[in-house]
Amino acid sequence: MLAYFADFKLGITNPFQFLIVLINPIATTGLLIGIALYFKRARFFYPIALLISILNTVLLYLNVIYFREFTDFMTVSTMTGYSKVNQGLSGSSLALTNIHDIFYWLDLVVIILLLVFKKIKIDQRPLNRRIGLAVTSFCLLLFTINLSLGEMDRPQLLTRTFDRTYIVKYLGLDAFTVYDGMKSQHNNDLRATATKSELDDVLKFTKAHYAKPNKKYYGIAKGKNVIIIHLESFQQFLIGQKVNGKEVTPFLNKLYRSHSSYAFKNFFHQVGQGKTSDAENMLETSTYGLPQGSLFAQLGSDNTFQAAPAILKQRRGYSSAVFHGNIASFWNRNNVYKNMGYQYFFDASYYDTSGDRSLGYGLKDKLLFRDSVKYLQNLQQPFYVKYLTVTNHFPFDLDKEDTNFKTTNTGDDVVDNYFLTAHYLDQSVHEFYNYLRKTGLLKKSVILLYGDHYGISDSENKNLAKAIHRNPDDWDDFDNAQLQRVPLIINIPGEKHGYVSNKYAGEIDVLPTLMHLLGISTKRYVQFGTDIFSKQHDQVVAFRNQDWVSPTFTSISGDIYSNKTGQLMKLTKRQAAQVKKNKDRVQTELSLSDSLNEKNLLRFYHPKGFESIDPRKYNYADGYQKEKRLEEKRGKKSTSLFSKNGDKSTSRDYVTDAPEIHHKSSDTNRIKITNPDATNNDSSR
Ligand code: GP9
Ligand code: MN
Repeated sequence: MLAYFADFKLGITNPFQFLIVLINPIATTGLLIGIALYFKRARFFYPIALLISILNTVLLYLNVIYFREFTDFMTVSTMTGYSKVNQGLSGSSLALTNIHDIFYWLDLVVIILLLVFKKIKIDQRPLNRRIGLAVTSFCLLLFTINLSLGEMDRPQLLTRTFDRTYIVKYLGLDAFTVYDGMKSQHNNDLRATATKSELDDVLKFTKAHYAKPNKKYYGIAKGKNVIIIHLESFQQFLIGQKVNGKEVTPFLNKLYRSHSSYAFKNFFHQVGQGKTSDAENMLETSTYGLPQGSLFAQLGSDNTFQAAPAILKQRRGYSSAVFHGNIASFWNRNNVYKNMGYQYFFDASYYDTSGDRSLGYGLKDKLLFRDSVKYLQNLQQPFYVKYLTVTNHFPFDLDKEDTNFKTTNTGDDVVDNYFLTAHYLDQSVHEFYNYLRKTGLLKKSVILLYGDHYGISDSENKNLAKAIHRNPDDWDDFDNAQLQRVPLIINIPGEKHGYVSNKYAGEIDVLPTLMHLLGISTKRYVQFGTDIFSKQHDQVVAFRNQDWVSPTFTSISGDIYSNKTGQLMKLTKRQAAQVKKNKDRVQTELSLSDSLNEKNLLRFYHPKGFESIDPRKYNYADGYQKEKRLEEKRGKKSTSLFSKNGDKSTSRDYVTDAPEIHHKSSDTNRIKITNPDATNNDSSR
């Protein structure tokens, strides 16, 4: 309890979580110390029980120290020195101790003293074997209850593994260590047996699957800044959608139809349980997420990535940054981004997120865009930056004063609120665009906007149907699949011949498409997607569960629907052959991507000129100071907006109607802010 409340930042947000935290050490501690009960004789029982207790305290205390330095828990890979990231404690661990640490050890000292002075008398009677069994079974039962309570508050706690903090919060430190140990053992086994020849299978596929760029589009955005805007939970049906006679997303609608945009109306998300993190992974590496869990969380700390930020830096000198109003450890981003070669990560710790400035997943979008100006304008150009928005996230909460949009009245709060937060997101992007225009950044950039995955889940689609003027009574699996469309808009200000394309594509295709627009060839990299503009682009879009869509068919659990009629099909021989071909391709592609990632095969692959990334060289503390130092060092050669603007800030150019900017900053916070790279032990440093 001392560690939970005095040292770890668990982000307990409701009384239910508080209750779980109070009970979660009981089951695992009972299981562990209960082991001693299997030793009948007193001379074994007492020392073994004591030893287990000491070891458990050591584990706890090491984690306390580690947390003070890294704001994270020790994984088994860190303990065994396997992980390249967050390796060991820097500086003196002594400096990380604290006066209240005495209490971690006090119980043991007291018990040992009581034993030495015979205040605790050794009971020599042999133990009944059944006591051990009884305690073990009771604790297992307790653990099951504990796990169920955890799952109630955070569904798919173990399978999705959002964040290490969550597992500690719900199951305790011991359970976390065992769980993490099992997972890393599994990963290590897979990697140890991996051979270079398995990489050859992957290469054979990606080489044959490669689609060569279309000359018409190759390099049309050469040298421009890249601004990726991640539209959280944003589905395609919102584009053009009206509610009570008003467009929900008027700005994005305009952008979608603009002659300076290439937009895609048959673009699908392809995420699995890793949701946002899967989308990020696909967009930046053109490899798939995992069949279960999140690649970021499970493999991201140690895998070799050949990702967009690194490639763009090495081939065209791009600097890179992520702006995100949530805590850095969510989806293990603080570790993954280093392996991807991101130079800066401006997470929640860089913003004032206090009071009503944030909601459950962090800083509200209008404030994220506005408060990032400070960091954006000091970044060297050309840059590759990503804005991860959060306000349009389930359960789509929004404070009253943030909206006056009149939404639907379906009786389903999720659906009704979704339009509100989507509208808010639209306004946020609009405000940001105004800033980009005013400062001249717009002309110098390509802006890529995409929806990461659905916001309304299949179970809610019938309620949604009413709102989008569809009949809920004949809603079926086919309709669910069609709703997995998300927008992709590639806006290249200055372009005059943009259009809305009906090509079928998915998130996996974004990286090769973008790189070709920037005039960077992709042939040498392992990428599973293909350039959407290419004449050889593969229009069969794989979903993570092996379902797929193509321009003609939709395959759901092996059933084939016609896209034209929405009905199940009786296939002709020719159609059956085509379907089989698509199905085989989808399966091969997914399994090769899994083999690549699970076995970390990219460590064997050295594309021409690619310098491997050493995550130890990256640190996301003091990002702003680092930018300023670089500006100074480059002097007249500095290409940041700030330098180009005669060393004047552009923040005045940002206009927002967000009411929160007039609110006083407060001590309360709806999220817990930590920056794992910043040392946060004030008493020691
Ligand atoms: C949190 C955000 C949400 O930081 O990216 O992730 P999601 O729940 O959509 O996967
Ligand atoms: Mn998401």
